[in-house]
Amino acid sequence: MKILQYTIVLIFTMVAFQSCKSDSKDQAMAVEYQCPMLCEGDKVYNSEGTCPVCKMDLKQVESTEAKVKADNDEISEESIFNLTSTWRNEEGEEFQLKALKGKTLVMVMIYTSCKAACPRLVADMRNIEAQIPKDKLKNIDFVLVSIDPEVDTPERLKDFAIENQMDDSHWTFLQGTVGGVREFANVLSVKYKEISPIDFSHSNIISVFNAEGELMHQQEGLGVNNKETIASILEVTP
Ligand SMILES: [Cu+2]
Repeated sequence: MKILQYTIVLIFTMVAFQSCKSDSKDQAMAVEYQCPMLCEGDKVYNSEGTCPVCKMDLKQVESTEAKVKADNDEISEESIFNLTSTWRNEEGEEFQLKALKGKTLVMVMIYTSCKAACPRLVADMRNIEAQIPKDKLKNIDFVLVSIDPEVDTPERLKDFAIENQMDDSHWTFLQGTVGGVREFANVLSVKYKEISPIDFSHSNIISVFNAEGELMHQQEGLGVNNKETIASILEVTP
């Protein structure tokens, strides 16, 4: 009887081990083949062969699935690209923060109806932007995140961008959800509190992130010396 029990356990273990092994094999096998001259554009084949157009041997490419997995793996634990909240920019386009991957990010949290600190924070952002060599601007995104997502709709953010001549492609304005904004503020150590239906008290912090979404530098205050902020931007921007 003991021997029978032992045999059953052994068989179960082997089956479990086998299926586990074939799973990982399937993942490793996720390769596709494509014409090296891209005769048929992005078309891929599941097996080796030759291109029906130019007759060259198809070359092995990583499957899209494997690429997506690799992209996700590249996000470090400290990166803001791990946040899964949904945002809309001033054009009304919806995306997650990881869509901003690949550029240096200079970020600040403001709200457009602020009469006190925010206009000065916006001026500080423009002052930083003005000191960046023009050829670097294409690799930098200056992002203004609203702390008042109920009022600051994409339309309103767009109007604000135009009024302040901040409608070049390197300026981005974001509307989040109430929870998403709160979560993002926590990551930046920005504190804010609604003090009346149209007013917030808030920290004045400008943050620099590298292209991987990792925090590199923060400056706190209004009209402060921004030399270190600019040095940090230039250091991480190709
Ligand atoms: Cu303000």
